[in-house]
Amino acid sequence: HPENQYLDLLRDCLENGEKREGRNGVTYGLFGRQIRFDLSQGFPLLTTKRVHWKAIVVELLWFLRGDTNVKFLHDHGVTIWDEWADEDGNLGPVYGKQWRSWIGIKMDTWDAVCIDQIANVIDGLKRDPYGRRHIVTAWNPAEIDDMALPPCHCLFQFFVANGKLSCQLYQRSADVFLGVPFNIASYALLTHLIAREVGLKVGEFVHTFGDVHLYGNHVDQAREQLSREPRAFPTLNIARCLNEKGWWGPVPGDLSPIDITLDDYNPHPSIKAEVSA
Ligand code: UFP
Repeated sequence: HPENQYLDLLRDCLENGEKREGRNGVTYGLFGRQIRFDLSQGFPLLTTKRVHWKAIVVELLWFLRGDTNVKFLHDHGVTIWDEWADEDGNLGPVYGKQWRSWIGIKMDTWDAVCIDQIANVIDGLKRDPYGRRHIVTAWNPAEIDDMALPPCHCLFQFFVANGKLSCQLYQRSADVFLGVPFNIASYALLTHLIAREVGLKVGEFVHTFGDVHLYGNHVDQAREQLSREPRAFPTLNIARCLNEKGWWGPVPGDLSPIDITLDDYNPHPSIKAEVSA
């Protein structure tokens, strides 16, 4: 079962991770790992514990809107970013800002430019599918200090072969128990959305990790999860054509979380754990 790759990574952190006292507590950490999912073989939302699917959908649409204020998340009942927001709900220039409106300065003229990396990558995939430059990066060194949280999922690249779109993510820092199940599903969904937009089938999601770690207070939960057998992955449904309102343009359309659903998700029960902010 493809979920065993995740479980093996969880076990690897538990058994071989180096114990270190870091910024926000003890972790058992490893450096440089990779897992991959064939997206045509089911949607990789973990089944060995229930993962909060709705928050994944809402957060991804929020990134894609170019939004960096928690209001949209709240309107859809999602609170995962709250502890980092200021009193007005702002998070600084986090993912949405960098994906949709990266600000730079041209060296020759000193003109400011605003770059929509998502629109560019879609345009690039349509014009030159076999291009090797289909990259979006959230790691903007000039703005890291102004962000509520430096990007964990920093950079991703698309690749086309046999009419299928694949995506590889580089994640610099990964909370293997709480963050990674979320991050896998989010990028799998992103790959489906972009594939649909550019008229391709889905290929693989390749997940590459820098520092991947298990928090000291997630050890019992990890053991519990490792005792469970994976079940069949669910299937993804996207209810309607995404580009009917030109939502990749400067003004996002109204794709709603209710347009994106899963069939046959029958996971083991959720496992509670403390977030280390
Ligand atoms: N983290 C994830 N995935 C995310 C996210 C955060 O695993 O999408 F936003 C975890 C990784 C790390 C912590 O444990 O949050 C961020 O801390 P740091 O910036 O010190 O790496």
